[in-house]
Amino acid sequence: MPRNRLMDALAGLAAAAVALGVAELLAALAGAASLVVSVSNVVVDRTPGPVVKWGIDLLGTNDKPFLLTTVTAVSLLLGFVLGPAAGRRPVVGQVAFAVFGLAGVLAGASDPLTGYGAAFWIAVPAALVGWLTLRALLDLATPEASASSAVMPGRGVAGRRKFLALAGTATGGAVVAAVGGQMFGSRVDVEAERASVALPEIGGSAPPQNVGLMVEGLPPYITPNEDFYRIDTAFVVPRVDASGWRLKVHGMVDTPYTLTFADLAEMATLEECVTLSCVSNEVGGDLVGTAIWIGVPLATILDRAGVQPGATQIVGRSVDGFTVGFPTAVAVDGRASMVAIGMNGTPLPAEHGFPARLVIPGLYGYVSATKWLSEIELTRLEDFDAYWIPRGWSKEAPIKTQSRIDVPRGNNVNAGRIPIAGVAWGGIRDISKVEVRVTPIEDDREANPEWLPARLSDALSDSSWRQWVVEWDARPGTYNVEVRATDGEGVTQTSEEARPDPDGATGWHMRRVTVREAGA
Ligand SMILES: Nc1nc2c(c(=O)[nH]1)N[C@H]1C(S)=C(S)[C@@H](COP(=O)(O)O)O[C@H]1N2
Ligand SMILES: [Mo]
Repeated sequence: MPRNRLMDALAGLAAAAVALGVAELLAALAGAASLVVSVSNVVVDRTPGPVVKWGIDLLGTNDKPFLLTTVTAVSLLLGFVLGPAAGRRPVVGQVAFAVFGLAGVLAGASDPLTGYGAAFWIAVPAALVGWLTLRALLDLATPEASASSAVMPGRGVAGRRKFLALAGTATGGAVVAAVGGQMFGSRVDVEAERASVALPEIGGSAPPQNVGLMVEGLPPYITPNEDFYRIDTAFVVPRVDASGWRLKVHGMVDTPYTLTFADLAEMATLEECVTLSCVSNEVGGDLVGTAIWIGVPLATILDRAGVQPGATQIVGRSVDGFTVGFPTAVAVDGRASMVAIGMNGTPLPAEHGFPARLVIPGLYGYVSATKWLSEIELTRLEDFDAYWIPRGWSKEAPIKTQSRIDVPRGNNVNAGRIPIAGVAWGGIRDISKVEVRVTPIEDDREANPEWLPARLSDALSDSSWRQWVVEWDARPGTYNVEVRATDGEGVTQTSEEARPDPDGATGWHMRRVTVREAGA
């Protein structure tokens, strides 16, 4: 009798689910990264940069769930497709799960949250249990060979029932294991960890009150933590328990050492307002925010280690393997470079790097702002390229001067006196001037010489943005509204349009605004 291909396919599907479920559970028990996550990381690492960029552009912040779902679906599909082949030739099942195990070990080993040892004890047992499940199910799906075996259990209609029962139980068990793993994996309760650590009081600095302009629709001067943009490569936010966490300072230093969170809290003397911005921010984009950071001056940390001559680069490594690299000079040139432990008066939120991160004023995040910091390593610029450098982004990346129009929020306003307002930032160079140009769309913008000077808010530091506002007498019509900023050194941002890659977008932000007759 020929085998039932559908039953064999279902056997393969259930076995694949079991292998994935067991892997999730074991990974969680080992405190390691999920295997699906590790495989997704490998996929991203092996995918050419432009393809990854295209995927991110297409999917936005859904890129990660999409990839995780795809990896899971492809694994299950492979089980479904290979099931019938394994039914005919058992060696197919053996090879398939051997490959599963091997790929799992390699993917896990390449994940800094897992490592070889844990990867082995996750992937190999998962593959073994998957394979045993496959064998048992294929066995139950084997049709009666002849009348003589009619009395054997597990064949015929009764066999089919048994098959479905086992396949169902196995798949259900796999789901329970995976979900259980997820729940157990979150056992480091970051909110409890955050509540358990204390931030130092930095001498006499009360949180600023009423800083910034009060314009309706303009984001507050200090970005609330929950509104702060988030950019990172982490599929799941690393959950670090503060008491076990260590910061290692090593490389080209006289005395390598490690710090605990308590050490950092004791050494924290710096409180500074810094605007952080992502190199991927488009002109007018919102991947920028301003917070008051509390931390330890990077210079203090380096002093204690004794930086050796020739150590031109500081590398910041994360618990999740992400790296940044920037010139050693920016740690000691007077800007507020720090290992931050506090953000707007609270311990760092998990998404923003709890328990500690780097904050380097004036540099884009991808070269400087390591979250979930685990190591500071001194090296030479030519000896190491951090995460994004081989992926096509510039090695050195100072923040470019930018300005953005936030108000009016929509594209339609009523005639009358209305504010045009926004923010402008210039790395560590402060902002000295912001100007707005309003041109009817039928006119040539470039022929319009009239730039309206904006009123600026104060800035809490040279590396913080300023808010700006212009009162505009809006008459009916449709206009192009442009903004440009001049930094504290007197340099006006260029109108030349450039894409974010490789070192930050340029160009003037422009919005189109239609003014209607009031009451119309
Ligand atoms: N561990 C880790 N740190 C990281 C990143 C990352 O992918 N992993 N991304 C960097 C980038 S590109 C930016 S712009 C900033 C963003 O910090 P935020 O998410 O707190 O706004 O974090 C930086 N630090
Ligand atoms: Mo970024």
